[in-house]
Amino acid sequence: MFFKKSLLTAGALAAAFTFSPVYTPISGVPQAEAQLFCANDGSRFNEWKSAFKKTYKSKYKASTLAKLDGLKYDSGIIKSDRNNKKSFKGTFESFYARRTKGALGVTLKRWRNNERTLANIEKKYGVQAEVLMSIWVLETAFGRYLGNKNILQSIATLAYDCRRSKSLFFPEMLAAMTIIDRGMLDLSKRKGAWAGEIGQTQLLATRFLLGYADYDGGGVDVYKSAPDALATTANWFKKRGWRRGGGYLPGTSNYKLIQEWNRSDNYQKTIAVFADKLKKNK
Ligand SMILES: [Ca+2]
Repeated sequence: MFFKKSLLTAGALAAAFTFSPVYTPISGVPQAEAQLFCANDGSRFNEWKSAFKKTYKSKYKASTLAKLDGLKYDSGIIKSDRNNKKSFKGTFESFYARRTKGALGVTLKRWRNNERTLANIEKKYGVQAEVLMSIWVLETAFGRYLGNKNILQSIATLAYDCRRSKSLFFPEMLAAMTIIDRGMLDLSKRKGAWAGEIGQTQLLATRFLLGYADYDGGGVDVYKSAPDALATTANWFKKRGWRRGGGYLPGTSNYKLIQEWNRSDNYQKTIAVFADKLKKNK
C-alpha cells in the first residue's frame, strides 16, 4: 500500500516550504514586535514567552496567553526545519513518482465517494474538485497522517528561532493565538506535522483563520470533518484570488496560488499535475 511508505511523512514534507502572505519585513516591524527577539538554541525560550505575553497582553485574553506556559522549546522541530530541503531535492519526475505512487486509484475512489460534497464546494468557492483532492491525498492521505507534534509548541518554537521567524512563523504565531483567542480551535491541545499544520489538509494557522468554513454544520472541525477541511481550504484559495474555472497548471492563472501553498517547486508542480491527472482519469 502506498500509504505506508510514500505518504508517511506527507504532512511534514508539505509543511516545509509553506509560505505566508502576511510577510512582515524586519525593518518595518511594529515597536511591540521589536521587543521580541530570536535565538538559535533554547536558552532564551522562557524569556521569549514572557516577552510575548507582556507585548500582547492587551491583544489576547489572559487565558489565551496562559497557553504559552506549558510550551517547551522543541529542538527536534528546529532539526526538521534545517533538514527539510533535502526532502524536496531531485528532479520533478522522481519527486512526482515517489509522492504519487499508487495514489491514483484510491484518490479517484475517494473522489467518487465524496462526489456531491466536492461538487458543492467547487460550485461555492470556484476551486476545482481535483485540486482539492490532490492536496487532500498529498498532505495527509485523506486525514490518515495528521502529524504528532503539538501545534502551538511547534509554531512558538519556529517563531522564536531566528532562521525564518520574522518572515514566516511570527505571523503564524499571531494567527495561532487569534484562533485560540476567538475560541475557534485550541491549538495547544492539537497535533500536526512539525511546522504546526492544522487538520486534514494541513493548513497553516494564517490559512485556517482566513479560510475558516463550516460545510456540514455543527461548527468548523478540520480534523473530523473532511468537508470542513476541504471547504476551508477552497475558501482560502478563493480569498487569495483563485479565478473560477481558470487553469492551475504551471503557466496558468491559478498556479501562483498553488505556489503560495507550498514553496517547493517540485511539490507545487506535483499538486497541479496530479490534479490534472485525476481529472483526466475520472
Ligand atoms: Ca462542520
